Amino acid sequence: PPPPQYSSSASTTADAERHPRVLVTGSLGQLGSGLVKELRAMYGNENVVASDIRKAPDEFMASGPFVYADVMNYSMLERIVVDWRIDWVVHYSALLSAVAEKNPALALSVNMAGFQNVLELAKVHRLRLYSPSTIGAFGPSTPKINTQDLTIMRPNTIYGITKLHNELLGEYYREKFGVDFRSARYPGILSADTPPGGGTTDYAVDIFHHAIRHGHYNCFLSKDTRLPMMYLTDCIKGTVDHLTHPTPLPQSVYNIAAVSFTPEELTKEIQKHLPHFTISYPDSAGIDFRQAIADSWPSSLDDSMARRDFGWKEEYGLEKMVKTMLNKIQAQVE
Ligand code: AKB
Repeated sequence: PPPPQYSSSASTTADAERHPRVLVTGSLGQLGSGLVKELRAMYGNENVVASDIRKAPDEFMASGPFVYADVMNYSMLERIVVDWRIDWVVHYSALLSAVAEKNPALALSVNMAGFQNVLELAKVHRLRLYSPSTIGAFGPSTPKINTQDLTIMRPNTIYGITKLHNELLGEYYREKFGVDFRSARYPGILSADTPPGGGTTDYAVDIFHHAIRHGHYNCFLSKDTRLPMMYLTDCIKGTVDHLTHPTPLPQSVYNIAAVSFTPEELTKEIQKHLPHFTISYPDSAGIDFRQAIADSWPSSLDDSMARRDFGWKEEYGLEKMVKTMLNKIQAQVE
């Protein structure tokens, strides 16, 4: 659809705070559709412009505007910002850890050049920019347990390097140019309706589909690989609370986390509902490349600053998460 002609345009910061027009990039990914739905419910369908480089499914198109946006094309993005009079951008376009490791050149373009474009637009057009970071921004020398916001960060994956670059550049633009840059380091996200897009934590979603459809799962991580995780609903709520927080926050980048578990602990919780479910793990000859990525990440996060500054609090622990995932995926196969 063409950009609408607004009669009540948000001409001041206060108006934008109450009635922002939001652009979401990468909105067909694991998190985008849920976030777009939530924001449309808050601000009106026509005020949330979803975008991606793929065609959207019908139900997505029906609920509000959807445009093609290649984040590597600055003028294309600028046109959308100007035509739609955008106030806030949620930047979700990125290659995740496993896909990035297989195609580092593309990861550099999408994750870094794409982010640089959006950040520069935020500066020029005074946009608020929310762009998530990840537990992948930490590295093997980071303390693994209760990892703090401010700690050693020497990622050794291309994904982590691009995301740490974005954190630092966002902070620089905030300091130097006053850009309202906000970011949270997402853990692995569990979702039933939208598939994850090629990350190292994807096993924690795949396992449910296999448990229900086949009763068995071949896990690509070892049974004792402990990683921070979160249910999608919590992630969207935390993101909205962070994005919409009305006053400037003391820091740009926050850890957020809900639970940490290993594949073995997740299996035991699934087996409470599906006692015949079995799992196998790689033997020493068949170690998957994602094991090294997972081993370089923290096993738990200290997210007390997010709890203090924007009221972050999860609702889903392991039990509730597993029950919800199983119910939803069961309903899909029936
Ligand atoms: C991945 O596994 O790459 C992502 C992440 C933790 O950022 N889910």
